[in-house]
Amino acid sequence: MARVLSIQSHVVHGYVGNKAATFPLQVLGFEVDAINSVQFSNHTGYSQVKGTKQTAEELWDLFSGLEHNDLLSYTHILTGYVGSAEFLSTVVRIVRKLKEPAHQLALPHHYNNKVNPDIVTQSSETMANSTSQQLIPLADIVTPNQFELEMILECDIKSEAMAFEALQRCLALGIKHAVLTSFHGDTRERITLLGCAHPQRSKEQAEAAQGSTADGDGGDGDVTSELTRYRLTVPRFDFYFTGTGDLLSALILARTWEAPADPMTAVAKAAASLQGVCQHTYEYCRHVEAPTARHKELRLIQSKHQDHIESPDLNLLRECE
Ligand code: PXL
Repeated sequence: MARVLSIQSHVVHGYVGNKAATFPLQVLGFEVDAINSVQFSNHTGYSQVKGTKQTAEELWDLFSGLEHNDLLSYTHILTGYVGSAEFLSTVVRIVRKLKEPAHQLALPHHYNNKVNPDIVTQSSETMANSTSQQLIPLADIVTPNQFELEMILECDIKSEAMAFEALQRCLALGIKHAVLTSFHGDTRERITLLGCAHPQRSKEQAEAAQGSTADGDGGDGDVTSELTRYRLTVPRFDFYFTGTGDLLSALILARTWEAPADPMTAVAKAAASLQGVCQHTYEYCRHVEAPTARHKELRLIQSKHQDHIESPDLNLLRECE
């Protein structure tokens, strides 16, 4: 079973960070061990925020407890908002440790490159610079928005061609799959998602390779070196959502695990789930006269009843085409 260590914010009320990531991952059958980088009353879009940030020492202390009890059997690490440079350095230390061979699990054959666990990181805006230097090269999947990608690579992205170039630069850092989750371009009607991935084996290819190599090392001799590039568009709501990046990165993690060789389908399913949740939230707010931050919280739990998480409707991506 897939088991995710998710290091993100906790909010008592609402859905950002771990509160946005944990529920959908669990619904999709993942075990989630959540470490809360902050514990706030609510997200920072409200008029007041109360709470505390976890220190780097507290984070390391929790991690040592897990290590002591031999609980480090993670297939994935998911990271998001990180509030300080010291905390980030400790996240990096944890990721490095979990990538050591001693902690690597016997994963199903289809799981590529034997690098374990997979690291999915969504860089946070304030930490983008040092994130890029420390955490990004350790990541397997990155899911920045346009602003974050520009910060990470210190570049301006003015066209799709430039965006693809930026994503390719991420791959050159060792990332397997880079997703630009919102390229705005020159229309306000839709959001474009662009992705670039190194070729990955399908479950069938990996199993065949496993059978045919003596050490079953899953070398990539039968995988072409061509990069996959893809583009998806999503109708844009004239509305400001919070927590969508955290929800999307969790869904991309889950769907990639299911279909490692098909990054575009994984992201399409994730984006369709997100679109369903956003649509549901938008509809809810339309019936409120003056929606506040509270009304605008993602209708995540309610979306479960409409099957948006388990059975995303890919037509939601195409409505505007
Ligand atoms: O990634 C969104 C997020 C995460 N954590 C906290 C936040 C927000 C967005 O407002 O306030 C604490």
